[in-house]
Amino acid sequence: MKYTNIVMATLGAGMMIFASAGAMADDIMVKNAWARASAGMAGAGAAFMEIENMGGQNDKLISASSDISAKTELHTHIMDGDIMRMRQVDFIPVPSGSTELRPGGYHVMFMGLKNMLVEGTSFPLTLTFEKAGNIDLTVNVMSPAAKGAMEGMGHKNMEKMNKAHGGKMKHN
Ligand SMILES: [Cu+2]
Repeated sequence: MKYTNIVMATLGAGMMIFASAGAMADDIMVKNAWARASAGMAGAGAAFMEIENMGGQNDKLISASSDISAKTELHTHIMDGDIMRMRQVDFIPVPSGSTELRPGGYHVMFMGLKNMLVEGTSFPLTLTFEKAGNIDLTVNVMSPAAKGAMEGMGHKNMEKMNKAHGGKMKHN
């Protein structure tokens, strides 16, 4: 009986922690998550999304995980003269309000894709926020020229972007 009580107590504490993390996640809503379909034999991919922080406090996206690739990282793009480079970041700031992860800026990066990303399919992604905890979402794979993807970007930059996610981009 003593053993059973210990197990139940442990389980109870675990459930309380889980419930608490879930409630905090209510302040964060992730919308319109999408990834660009793989072009050719690209071994990397990227996901973009809108993050609504409805709480009054700033949060941070501190990690992402997925089964579709060997590694899932948080990245940003920086312009280095005329060359767009990707750089891994420790976190993506999610201040109170709206944050958009979009081409040319912050994104979730999949390094070492196990399979090509095929238009019309979707895959699960888990985001971990410093305060809100884990959020599971579904990422929709859209065509390489997906709507909104190239907003504000010239054709020249678009080609750079495609190269960036085709694994030819240099990481700093
Ligand atoms: Cu990247």
